[in-house]
Amino acid sequence: MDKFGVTIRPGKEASDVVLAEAFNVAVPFIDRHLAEGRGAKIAIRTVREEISYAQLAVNVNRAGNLLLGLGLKRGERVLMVVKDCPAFFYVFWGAIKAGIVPVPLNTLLRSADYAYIIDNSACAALIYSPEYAPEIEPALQQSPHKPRSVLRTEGTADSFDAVLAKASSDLQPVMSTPESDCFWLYSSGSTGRPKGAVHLQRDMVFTSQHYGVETLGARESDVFFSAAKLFFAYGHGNAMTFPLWVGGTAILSDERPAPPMTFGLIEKFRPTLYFGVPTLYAAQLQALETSKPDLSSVRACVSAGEALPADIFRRWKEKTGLTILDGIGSTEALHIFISNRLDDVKPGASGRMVPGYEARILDEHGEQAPDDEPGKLWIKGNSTAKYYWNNPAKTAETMVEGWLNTGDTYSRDGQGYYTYGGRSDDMLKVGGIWCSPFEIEARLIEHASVLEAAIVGRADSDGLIKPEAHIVLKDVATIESDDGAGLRRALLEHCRSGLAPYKYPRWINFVGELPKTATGKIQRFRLRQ
Ligand code: 3UK
Repeated sequence: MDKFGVTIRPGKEASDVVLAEAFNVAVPFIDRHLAEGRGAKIAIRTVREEISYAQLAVNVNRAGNLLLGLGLKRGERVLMVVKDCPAFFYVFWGAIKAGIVPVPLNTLLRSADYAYIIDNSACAALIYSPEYAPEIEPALQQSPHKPRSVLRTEGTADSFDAVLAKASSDLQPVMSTPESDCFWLYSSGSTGRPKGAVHLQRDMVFTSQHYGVETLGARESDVFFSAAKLFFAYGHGNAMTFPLWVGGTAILSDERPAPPMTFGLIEKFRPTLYFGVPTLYAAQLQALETSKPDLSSVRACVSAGEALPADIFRRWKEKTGLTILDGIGSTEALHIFISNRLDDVKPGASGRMVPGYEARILDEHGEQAPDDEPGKLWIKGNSTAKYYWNNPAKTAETMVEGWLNTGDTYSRDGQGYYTYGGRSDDMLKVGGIWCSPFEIEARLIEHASVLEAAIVGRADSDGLIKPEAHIVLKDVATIESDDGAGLRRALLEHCRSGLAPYKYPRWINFVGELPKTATGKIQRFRLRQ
């Protein structure tokens, strides 16, 4: 595909992806399909509409022109708090084609998080789905930085969808280079605030080719359905970049992923590839006890976000006949870099290296750990973020000479299978989404009855990690009358109202004191079961 700026040379293990010096990644992902005769093919399907590749290309151009018309300049950021819908594609690719940097954000955040990110990114524009107004509007008030343009995707006379049709459908790509900044994704850290991982023009090509095509075997006839939303790097690849790379079809839904919704959409749209997270597979298994959806269109299921317990793998296979391919990816790596394959699965392990990536497992002296010994996992490949926006300290810790510190403990066996052994920090993955213990603790101690709080991960009956709280009360008399039942309810309500919906403790224990180091630091490891 030389004239789109991409040459793929077959290689022994990984193919070689060579990109033109003058490059805009919207050309191979969007415009190429028209030149290759795919204009009439459906690119996106939702319960409401079908968008062909030709319509997609036109709307991407219009969106790019709309952003330019708002006065956005090359390299400026447009924050996107957009639900899964075709407009997500238009804004994301329109921005890139016009040389503007799109920054999709988690739509489950609260106003304080958005206020921080608006300020941190110094965005020139913010576009949001009206559903998120209750969190976005206060965030815009709170943030010291005010974006020049704020618009809704739909629902008003001057919203994005209303003005889109008026924008020109001609847009020449603004050329940069494969190593130029392209888009950002915010990633949460255990301490401190979210960090903007800056991804380059080349990154989506690399993940789509090496993981999508060469590992998963994605092809033009595939129909992709991801329960993980587009704002996660995982969903972003599954339901947008991979289908657009192979000329396939993406299914989008703005509903919350839950068993009836996912089974319903699988039956309706008959996807060939299905992407979930372990918590959802566990809930789906539960639902399969009482229903028998037709999953016959699916040829492979993928899981990522947190480790897939071997037991869920086995029960899913037993119930559906389908293989779940577990793979580990990260926001900083953009997508999956170690993965199982349909013809090569080790249940309970993350699998083997995806072609194009290298890994090192380092012991406490910084030396390569021997086989079967755990150590810190570092990876290298041409999809990793170049830096964190405005955060040289975190960048220096995480990105070293092209190597990325994953923050995970892993071991590798003699056959090259990698097995997850926990995080190197206190971060938790809950339903595949980052959850900082410090953030939940900070919320808990805002409550009038709480003196101190510590959050740790505890495995539920499916072997999946959920937050557990250990709380020291200001006055134990608060719980004397009902053994704490009333206070537990109040604390849950307190967390739910101030934190993203998945960040609440599933168990609350009232304790006399918390284990601490001599310097007063909470020893969370002592509270883990
Ligand atoms: C953990 C896993 C064990 C691990 C992601 C696929 O999850 C993604 O990105 P995040 O930035 O989190 C990254 C961290 O999550 N993790 C992810 N997958 C697995 N641990 N087994 C797994 N299969 O701690 C990792 O460092 O939210 C997943 C594709 C793109 C992604 N961004």
